[in-house]
Amino acid sequence: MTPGLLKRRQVLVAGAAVLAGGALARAHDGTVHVTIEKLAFLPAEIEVKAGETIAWTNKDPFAHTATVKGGWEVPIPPGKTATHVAAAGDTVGYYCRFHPNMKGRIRVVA
Ligand SMILES: [Cu+2]
Repeated sequence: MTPGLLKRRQVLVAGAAVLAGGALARAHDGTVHVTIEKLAFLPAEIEVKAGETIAWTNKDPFAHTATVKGGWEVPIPPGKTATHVAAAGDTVGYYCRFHPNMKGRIRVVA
């Protein structure tokens, strides 16, 4: 195997590790990150532990919210990040007040 091929293989393995981490949507710093882009929460479904922070980063040029019907609401201005600390009872579906087709789900795990 030539050095060039070896290097390419290492890059592919590193990329796969990043993808696996993203699919789990878990962070090591107590914060789970959700990106909002083109009218979608990415990832749409996340798992958090109670007490961890959920951080939404809005990459769209207009405002969004993370709204739980009958519960809390986090306004997320364009270009900004807004947070919510997950409580034990926060296994919920949420949506955007301005774009009700935008839907996300939070699962609080032990
Ligand atoms: Cu929205």
